[in-house]
Amino acid sequence: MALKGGDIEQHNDAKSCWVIIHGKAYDVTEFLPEHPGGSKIILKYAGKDATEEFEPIHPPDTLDKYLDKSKHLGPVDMDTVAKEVKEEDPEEAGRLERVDQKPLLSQCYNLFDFEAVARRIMKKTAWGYYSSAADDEITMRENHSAFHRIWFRPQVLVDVENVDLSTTMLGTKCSVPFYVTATALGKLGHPEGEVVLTRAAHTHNVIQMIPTMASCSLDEMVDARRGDQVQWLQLYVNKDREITRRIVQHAERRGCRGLFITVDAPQLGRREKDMRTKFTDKGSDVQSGQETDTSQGAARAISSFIDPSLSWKDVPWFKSITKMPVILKGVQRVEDVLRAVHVGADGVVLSNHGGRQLDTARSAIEVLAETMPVLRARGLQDRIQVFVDGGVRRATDVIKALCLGASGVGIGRPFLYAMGAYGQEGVERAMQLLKDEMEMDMRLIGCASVHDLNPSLVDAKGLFVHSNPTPVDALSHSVYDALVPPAQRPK
Ligand code: PPY
Repeated sequence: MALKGGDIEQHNDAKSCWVIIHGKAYDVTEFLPEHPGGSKIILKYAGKDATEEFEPIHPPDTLDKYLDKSKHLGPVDMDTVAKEVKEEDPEEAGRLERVDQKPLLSQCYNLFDFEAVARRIMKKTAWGYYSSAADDEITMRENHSAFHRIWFRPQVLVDVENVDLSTTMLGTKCSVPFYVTATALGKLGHPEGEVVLTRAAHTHNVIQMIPTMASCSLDEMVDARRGDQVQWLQLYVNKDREITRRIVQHAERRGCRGLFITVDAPQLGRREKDMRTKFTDKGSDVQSGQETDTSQGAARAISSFIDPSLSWKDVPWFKSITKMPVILKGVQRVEDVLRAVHVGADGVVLSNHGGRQLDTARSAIEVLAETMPVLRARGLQDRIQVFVDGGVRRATDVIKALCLGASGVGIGRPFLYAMGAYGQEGVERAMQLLKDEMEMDMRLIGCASVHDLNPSLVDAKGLFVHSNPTPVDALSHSVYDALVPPAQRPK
C-alpha cells in the first residue's frame, strides 16, 4: 500500500528524516552525515518532496547505489502530498518572458549567439554553474583570447573544391576534428540532460566524451547511442578504487573507446559565480546581506569523493584494468607530456578545465605550441595523441590547434549553451555552423584536408607574450568629462 503524504511529513528532522523522490519515499536519517553535499540541504526537504532539487545533480541510479535497500520505503500516493505553494518569483517570471521572446534558432550564426541567448534564458543556477570559472576568471578569458595571438599564413592556388574535414582520433574515424568534451550536470540546462548531446553528436558523427558527473547515468547515455557512434569516458578517480574499477570496466563493456582520466582537479576550484547563485532556492540571501549558509556551489558540494592522492604511480593500474586507450586530461606543461609518454599513456588532453581550476594557468593552445616542437625533436610525436580544449568558439580556433599539431579539439560550454537555449536542434545547429565555418576557412587557408594542416600555416610567435599593453588609466577616465564644444554662438 502506498504511503500517504502525512506519514512522510512527520519525519522532518535529523532524528528521523524521510524524503520523497520521484514518487517514492526514502529514509535518509543515517545517510545525512555521509551526504557529500552536507546534511543541511537534505534537511531542508525533510518530510517533503525533494525531487526538483535532487534531479539535476544526481544520476538516476544514485539511490540504488548509495542507499541501503532497507531504507527504500516504497511508493507514495502523490495526491496526498501537500503541494508546496511557491511564492511568486519575479526573477523567474522575467526569465520565462525572455524564453518566450528568444530569437529564432535560425538567427544564431555562431557559437557566441548561443551563449548570449543562454545567458538570458537559462535558470540562474544553471548559468552560474556552467559559465563560472576560477577566481578572477582570467584563465577562462585567456583560453579564447590566446587564439587571437595566432595569425594565419595562408597558401594560395591549391585546389580546394572538395574539402575533407574527416580525421581519426584514437583509431576512430570521425567526420570532424572536434568532439563534445565532458561537462557535468546536464539537467541543469535541459530536462533530459546529456542524452540530448548524445543524439546531436550522432546527427553529425561527432565523438562524445561521457562525464563522470553527468545528470544522466552512463547507461542512459550509452543507450541513447545510435549505430556505430563513438563515446569516450571521462573519469574522476574515486578514493575507493573499487568504485573506480567498476565504473571503468562497466564503461568498457558498454562500448566506450577511450578512458580520459581527469588529472587537473585534486580539489575543485572556487567558482564564485556558482557559489553566489548557490544551489539552493534562497540564493539571494547573499546579496541582501542576511545570514548565508555555507553552500559552496553546485560542483564543490558533491566533489568530496575525488581522490587528491592520485599520482603518476597510479597510471599503470589504470592500464592494467582496461584495454581502452588511457589519456590524461588536464596536462599543462611539456614536462608532464613527456612523463605521460614515459608511463605509457596513449594520449593527453592539454587543458585547464575551462579555466575552472587554477586561475592564471596558461591556455591549452599555448601549452600545445610549447609541446609539439619538443615531441618532434625527440621523435615522440607519434607515440602519443595530443588533444586540446578550452576557449574554442570558432573554426579558426580548431584549425589553429590542428596546425600546431593537435589530433582533436574538445568543445564544452558552447554545446551546453546551445542545448540550454534550443535543445537538440540547437546543438545540431552549433555543430553545423562550426562545420560550415571550417569548410570555408580551410578553403581560405589553402588546405583540402585537415591532414594538410601544419605549423607553417600559422604565425604563433606572439602566443607566448603575456604582457599587457600599457595599462588604461581607468580611474581618471571614469571621472573625466570630455570638453564639450560650446553650442554654436549666435552670429
Ligand atoms: C566542473 O564543474 O568543473 C566539473 O568538472 C564537474 C564536477 C562536478 C561535481 C563534482 C566534481 C566535478
